[in-house]
Amino acid sequence: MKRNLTLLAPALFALTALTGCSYLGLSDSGDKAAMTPPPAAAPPPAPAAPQPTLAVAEGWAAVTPKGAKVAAGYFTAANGGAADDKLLSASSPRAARVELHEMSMSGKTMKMRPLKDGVAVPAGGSVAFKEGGMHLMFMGITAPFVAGEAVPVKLTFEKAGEVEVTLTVKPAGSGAQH
Ligand SMILES: [Cu+2]
Repeated sequence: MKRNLTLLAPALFALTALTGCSYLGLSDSGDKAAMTPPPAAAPPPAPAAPQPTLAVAEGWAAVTPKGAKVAAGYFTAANGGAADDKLLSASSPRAARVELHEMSMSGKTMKMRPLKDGVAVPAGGSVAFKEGGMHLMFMGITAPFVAGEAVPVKLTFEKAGEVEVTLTVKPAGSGAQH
């Protein structure tokens, strides 16, 4: 029996050592955990996806008669954003300047007046620039507007900023054709 106990002693020691080891191992693994790079931080919230704000469609401009110095352009602007916006101005490399105009009847006469305060485009709404109503007035055009060509226009909105559009030149009266 005595021998057996003697033999057991180293085994007990070994057990203790093992326990110590596993204790160390535990603390070691704790250290490892501390050294492990933290899980990749959640990516910062992506910058709010650009809200679909202003969509300009159905852009066209009317063919100009020979020698004309002015031309008219039309489009619809839809505001898909949550805030009201306003079309402030327009410009084009094809004209000295582009004004926002509105056609209206004054007695029996059609008159045009510049919309100097811009044109409101309410949130969720749209405005139509069309023949007989609001239109872009190209003043001092550089060359006649010929059917089929594309006229670049830059619309500047209060909130949406600059929106580039291309107007296709069509015969006057094309706005009514659908
Ligand atoms: Cu006009």
